[in-house]
Amino acid sequence: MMDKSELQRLAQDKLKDYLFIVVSNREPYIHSWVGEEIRYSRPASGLTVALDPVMQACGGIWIAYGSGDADREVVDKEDKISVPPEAPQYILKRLWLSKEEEEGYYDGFSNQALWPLCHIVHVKPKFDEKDWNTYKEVNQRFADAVCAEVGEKNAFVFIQDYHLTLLARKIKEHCPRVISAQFWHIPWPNYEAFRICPWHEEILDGLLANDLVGFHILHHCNNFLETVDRILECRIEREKYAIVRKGHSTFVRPFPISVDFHEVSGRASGEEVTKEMERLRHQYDLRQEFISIGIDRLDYTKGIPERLKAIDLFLSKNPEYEGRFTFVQVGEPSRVHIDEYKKINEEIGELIDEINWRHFRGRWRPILYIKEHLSPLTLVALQRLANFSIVSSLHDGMNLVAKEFVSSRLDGDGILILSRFTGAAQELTEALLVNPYSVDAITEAIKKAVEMPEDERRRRMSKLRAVVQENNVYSWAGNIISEIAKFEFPEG
Ligand code: GDG
Repeated sequence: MMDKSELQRLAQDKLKDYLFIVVSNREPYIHSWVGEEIRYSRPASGLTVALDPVMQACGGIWIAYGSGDADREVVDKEDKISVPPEAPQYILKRLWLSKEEEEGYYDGFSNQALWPLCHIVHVKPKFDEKDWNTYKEVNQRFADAVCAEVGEKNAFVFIQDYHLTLLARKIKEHCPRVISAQFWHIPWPNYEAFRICPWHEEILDGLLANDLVGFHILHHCNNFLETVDRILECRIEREKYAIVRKGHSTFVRPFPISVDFHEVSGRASGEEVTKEMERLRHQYDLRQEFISIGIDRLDYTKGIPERLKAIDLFLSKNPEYEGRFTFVQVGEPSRVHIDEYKKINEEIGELIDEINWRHFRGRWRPILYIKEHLSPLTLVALQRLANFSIVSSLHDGMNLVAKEFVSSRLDGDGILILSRFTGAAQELTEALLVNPYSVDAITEAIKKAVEMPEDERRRRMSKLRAVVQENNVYSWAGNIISEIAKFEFPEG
């Protein structure tokens, strides 16, 4: 187990003479106009939630796209701002994208081609040459921003995710003294699935410019090695989990991402959260015997319709729970310009109306839908209120919501129903693991959850908490930093 101060010591020790740069599409703090006032918020993104505490511990520069409508108002002339705004620990450098760039690179190639390509949920990827060209240009713009910071320095660059597959190659063309690692936050599919991308070779070539490529689980590492082996001419050193190509080695490793267990536990304790729980009970009339919760970015990979159908079936099969059970679905709309996302939003809204209509009694509705961005305090208060949480992703790299639920349950109670097709299912084996494609299986798990005796609930939760406490986000970052610190900078 590692904590923030240990990570800080490790980072200071390993990175002391080097510049540390993180690059991602999404920024950790977004400034927006609220009336005449500028306020900031943290986005609902697993990646930024995990990396912000790491950057607070390590310091350095985080380069990301400035997406807030007031972002330009608060930066200096180098487009930088110190964050967290209330207690600065590192620098956020914002990069600006035009509407056309955002459409082609973000909505287009990243989220309509790569996202469905890597998540096996049977949504067809859309490959558009124009989007691909914009994606390449934007990767170049990120590379220029990184190189401007690096100059002649020795730098570790830690690249995030599928939006920036060409970045390492482009950086190294100009700054060969950089050591780079890339973390892939989503699943890596098998060769058969990946090869349908018309630009599969360029993408692999870009990723292999990194010295280290990380995935959440070993299965994704193996898929990646096999994909590379079958597409590119190279040597795979299986025992070392390394790919050697044109004299350069790229190491491939699993690093299961996690949450800041102590921060979430801390947020979930104390008077403020008790008041917030009371406020929520009052505002939404959440006084039923059983409360269940689902928290997601509204995405078709998260299996939201499947869990709603399971709630419907559970109530139809077990009518004695009508009036005694409420499921709260928190959903922050995401990627709203993309048709598939519009469709899933409509489907979820219609299903909830239909299910509520079928089962309602007086004031009581089985499903409460909160379709908005909630504060971190409200999220933990809801998690504390719940008897059980349902995470039913059809495919998910890790899923931090599952780990946040566990971290928030300092009362030692609560049940997690978790899809087997999440990275988290590999560690959280004391959850009730389900196949989310089977509505019957989720329904059975709900029945088991409402009937589970307290001693079993506590036994399972205590094991789950021990796992998340041990493998927290600082251990994740510490393992990656220890790994990159083993690389030697090229001479000259
Ligand atoms: C990708 C991968 C991987 C949600 N609603 C609100 C809110 N959230 C927060 C949650 C959680 C985060 O957003 C979502 O993280 P996930 O990990 O569950 O999912 P993705 O965004 O799809 O993340 C995933 C992750 O990257 C990290 O590698 O685990 O597999 O898909 O932290 O709590 N936060 C706030 N208000 C909300 O309404 N403040």
